[in-house]
Order: sequence, then C-alpha cells, then structure tokens
Amino acid sequence: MNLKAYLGSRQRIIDRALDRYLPKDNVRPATIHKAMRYSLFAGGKRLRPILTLAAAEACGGKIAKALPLACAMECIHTYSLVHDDLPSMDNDDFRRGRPTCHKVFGDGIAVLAGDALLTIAFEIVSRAKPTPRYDMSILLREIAVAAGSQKLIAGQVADLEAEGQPIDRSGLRYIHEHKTAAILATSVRVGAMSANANSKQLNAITRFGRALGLAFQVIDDILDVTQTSEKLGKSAGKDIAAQKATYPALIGLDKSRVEAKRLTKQAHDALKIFGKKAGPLHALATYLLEREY
Ligand code: GRG
Repeated sequence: MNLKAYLGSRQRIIDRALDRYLPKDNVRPATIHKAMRYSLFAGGKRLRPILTLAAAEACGGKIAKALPLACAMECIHTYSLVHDDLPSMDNDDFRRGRPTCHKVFGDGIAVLAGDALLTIAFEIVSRAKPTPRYDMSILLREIAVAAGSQKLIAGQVADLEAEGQPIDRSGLRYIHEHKTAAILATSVRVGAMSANANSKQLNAITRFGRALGLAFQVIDDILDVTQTSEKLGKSAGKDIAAQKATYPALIGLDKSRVEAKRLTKQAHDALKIFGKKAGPLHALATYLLEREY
C-alpha cells in the first residue's frame, strides 16, 4: 500500500466535504466563517477523519456513508485545538505551522470560532445515514459523550489542574485517555457504526482506538522533548516550560518509549479479526506510532 498516496487521496476527500459543509467565508458574519475556515484548513493531518473512513472500510462499509461522521470529528478536534491554544488555556502562538486563531482574529472571535466548530459538528452528523444497528440518537450520543465533560473536557480539566502539581501514573493515564484517546477511539467507533459493525467488530475497533490514542499521546509527549518546533509545526519544549504532566517527566524517556511500543503492539493486535480489510488501519498505526521518537 502506498501510504503517501492513500493519505493524500483521503485528505482531499475530507477537505472537499468540509468545504461543502462549512459556510463560505463571505457568508455573514464573515469574520466567524473566516476564522472557522482559517483553523480548519490550516494543514492538519486529518488523522481522526481518515481513521473514521479506514474503520468503516475495515468493517466492510463504504467511505461515503462514513464521511459526515469523519468531518464532524475533525471539526470537534479543531475546536479543541483553537480553545486549547487560547491565552487562558495553553497559550500557544503557533499551530499547524502558522499563527493560532486568536493571534490572527483576537481572543473573542477565537472562542466563538471554537464554539461554532463544535456546534457545526452536530449539524454535520445529522447528515449521516443511520444503519440498522446504530440510529441517529446513538451516533449523536457517541460523539456528544466523547466531546463532553466526562471525556475530552474532563481530560482538559484534569490537565489544567495538574499543572505544577505532583501526579502519579494513573492520574497521567486518566488525562491522556480522556484528552486524546477518547476522541480517537470515537473516531474509529463511528466509522465502524456507519458500516453497521456487529458487537465483536465494534469492541475490536474500540480496543484499537484506545491503544492507538494512548500511544499517540505518549509519543506526542516524547516528541515535545526530543524534536524542534520547526519539525513539530508547534512550539516544542512547552510541556516542560509549563510544568505539564507528561510521560517523560514522570517515568523518563526510555520507559516512555517502552510504553509507547507496548501500546503500539496492542493497537495492531486488536485488528486481527478484520484480516486484510484492516490494511489501511495497520498502515495508519504504523505511520503514526512507528516514527522516530
Ligand atoms: C479545549 C476542551 C478542550 C480540549 C483541548 C486537543 C486538546 C484538548 C489539547 C491540545 C493539546 C494536546 C497535546 C492534545 C492532544 C492531542 C493531540 C496530540 C493533538 C494534535 O493532534 P494532531 O497531531 O494535529 O492530529 P493536527 O493539527 O494534524 O490535526
């Protein structure tokens, strides 16, 4: 499989759909639509929506049916980045290799652009076609819970509250599972749901998503220490500067690498039941988790 071509073609499909789903940037009030589009089309990897489409394919589904759900996950992810970058949160000037939304549009519009991206995600979900096992209420609930106060926001709260405080390994795992892995796991779960996955398939996809999400975050922690800002497309070394709870800070670089490898294996192992159809998911996991770190 040619991963570069695969990623490029999936990114184009997702970008075209997002462009259709979002109001054009001259629609009144133009500022908010410009700000939403500025962050959404800033060159993100489209990892979550690509995972949604690949999970649908692993379960024998079609990408067209998974597309609205995939785009909704990217809107939620982008909202979380826009808000996370605000001065009152992580206070970051660069994201996806360019100035953050609030640096360009101001704090007020950046807050509203995040709100609007979160809201439009649900409008986009409403375009999805339910399947016999998963009706619209199941899809909406799945995504609302993942983005809500007991998952994504819970992780962010725990992260904010942990700054400068002692934290143990289970506390750190809680942050990563909620802040990062929940959205990644839901991204693959809704792909599986769009393919009318049976419970065995959905359980396997969930195990894959959780292990991938956790491994992804452990590696993100490692890269913050080992890479330059240029390579990351965002400010490196920020975790240390902000006294953030991270795996390298807690257990050291070597043990963090061992943990990342263990989780990577877990992710691949979870895909066994899908056989050849999981080829793209294996390739994505390899691409994301087996970089140099
Ligand atoms: C504001 C509710 C709220 C939550 C914010 C997303 C987030 C939670 C914080 C951002 C900081 C961080 C380390 C998040 C973990 C997830 C992560 C590594 C995001 C970056 O994802 P990529 O690499 O980014 O997929 P692109 O830009 O390619 O989409």
